[in-house]
Amino acid sequence: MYPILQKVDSPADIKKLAIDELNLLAVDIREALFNRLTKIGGHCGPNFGSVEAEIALHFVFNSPQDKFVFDVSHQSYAHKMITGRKLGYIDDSKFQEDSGYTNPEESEHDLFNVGHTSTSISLATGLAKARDLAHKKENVIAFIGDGSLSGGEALEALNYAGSELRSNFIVIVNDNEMSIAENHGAIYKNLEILRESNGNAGLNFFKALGFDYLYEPNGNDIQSLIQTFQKVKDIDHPVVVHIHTLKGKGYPFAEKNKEAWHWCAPFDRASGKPTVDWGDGESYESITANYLLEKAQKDPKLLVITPAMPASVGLSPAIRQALGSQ
Ligand SMILES: Cc1ncc(C[n+]2csc(CCOP(=O)(O)OP(=O)(O)O)c2C)c(N)n1
Repeated sequence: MYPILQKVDSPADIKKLAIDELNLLAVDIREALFNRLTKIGGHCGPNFGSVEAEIALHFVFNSPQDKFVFDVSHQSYAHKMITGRKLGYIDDSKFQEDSGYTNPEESEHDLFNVGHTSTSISLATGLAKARDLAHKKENVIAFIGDGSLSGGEALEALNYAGSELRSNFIVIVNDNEMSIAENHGAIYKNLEILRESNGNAGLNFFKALGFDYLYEPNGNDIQSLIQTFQKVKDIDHPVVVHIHTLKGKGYPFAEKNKEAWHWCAPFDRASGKPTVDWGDGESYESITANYLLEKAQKDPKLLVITPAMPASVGLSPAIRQALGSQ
């Protein structure tokens, strides 16, 4: 099992691999994701979709000298496997040793304990500023999903970094066209225009904020990603690298129903069904959703607001439709 991953104890080990071996490493990492996720659950779609990007990042850049900041860090499993923590995925007795988020206590390759969205660019601006004051030269890389890009803290940081930093600063926008649920707002219209124009549209949110900009349509192809990341390595100004990826890549159920598979309970790989018996009765989610729906139907002035994670309070797409504009 995991023939290539078994040989990887640190990023240095993947720098020696040829492209076909890197592609096989992606296969091993997905198998390791299945091993952990089917047994103890966790973030599914975000990790299946970012395997190639994290391999290519570690191939091109030199962590921990170069600094990666993962937004939310719910998509950092491949990074963790490459940075000496594969046993948390392939050895069932070691699952509890890995937190599932970046954690500086676990590794020198993890810089922050996070879990909130939209923090990575902001945190990375601090690292870049500190680097510049210390007259150092390493690459600072924020890795952020499209969904997290519309959080206020991300916007603050984009506002600052693109025009105030005059040094190396790399924002990888991992665009899989989904937040936990669907995206909303103007930024997503621009991301769509950029995808459809292969990055060439004149209307470019990132350029308007002072960033240089590159588009990589093949965000699940290691070779393409390596070539693109090499273009921005050691760059001397802020750049956004917009990569287009497929959330859930490699697991058909997760590719198809992206919202349901953002996070998963333990499941059976063949059927996609949860293996935990929740019982047939009510859950906190169903009680909350039904309560809100009933209230909303009686009171047209009642509005429901979620922090972009509607399903966790039972607001499935069907319930959202029933709530309509409320
Ligand atoms: C402040 C805050 N609001 C909401 C959430 C819930 N949340 C977790 S990840 C996420 C967005 C996921 O979308 P994206 O950033 O595109 O990453 P993906 O999972 O698609 O890779 C949200 C809204 C959170 N963790 N923190």
